[in-house]
Amino acid sequence: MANERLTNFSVTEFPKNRPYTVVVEGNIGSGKTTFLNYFQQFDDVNVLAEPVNKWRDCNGFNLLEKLYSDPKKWSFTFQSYVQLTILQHHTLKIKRSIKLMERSIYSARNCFVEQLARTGCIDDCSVSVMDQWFNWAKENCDLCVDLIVYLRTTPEVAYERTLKRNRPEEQCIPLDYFKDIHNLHEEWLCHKKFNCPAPVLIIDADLDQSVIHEEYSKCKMQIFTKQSEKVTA
Ligand code: 8LK
Repeated sequence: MANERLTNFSVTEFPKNRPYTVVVEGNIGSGKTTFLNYFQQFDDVNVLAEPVNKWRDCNGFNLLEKLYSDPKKWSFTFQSYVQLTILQHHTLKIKRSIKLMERSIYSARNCFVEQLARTGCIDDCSVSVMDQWFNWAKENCDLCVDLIVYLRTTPEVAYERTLKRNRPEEQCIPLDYFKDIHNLHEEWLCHKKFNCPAPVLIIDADLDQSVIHEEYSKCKMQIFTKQSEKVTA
């Protein structure tokens, strides 16, 4: 399937002066990497995976490891750096017509920072500082998103997959954290309790790896059909 172009399938009107931007959202272990890998094959898609390696090596500091070993101490530092590196993805100029990003400044705030605030790992004062940056960025940068693809899993499936993935920093995350992050995705993307910047396409990501490619292939057509015809759940 090399050289295949997604725009060939498309009846979407693409924006003129910026790429058509899709962000993929979901819990840890929801299959975002598999989703991104599937779309790597298209010549007109620029895939921007989450910059986890930067988070694991910020001038030699492993912020991800620090976050999980002492969330009260490191959440603000970690989330500040996440916000910066995700903003770099939002504003990155690319030549291809479609930008596919893993997560966004919106999930950073509505899911991860919100969870830390609700559980007292980050204080209101720190959240206010992050919000000031967030609002400034929204007003001064192009953070447009055309579509959110939500890989919806049950927390238990996401938890099991994360244990199997075996990223050392994540092995101590309790199931309750997956439940919190799941509930916040639901509040944001299904119940629209927070600002939702684009239509949402929901995919059942509990499905086994063996059938998930077929699901993505179907989704490929849906992603690039006109907004008015889009099926949103
Ligand atoms: O996604 C890689 C790891 O980073 C995973 O353990 C969850 C964590 N993470 C986080 O705590 N806060 C985040 C993101 C990821 C992504 C955003 C936008 N905010």
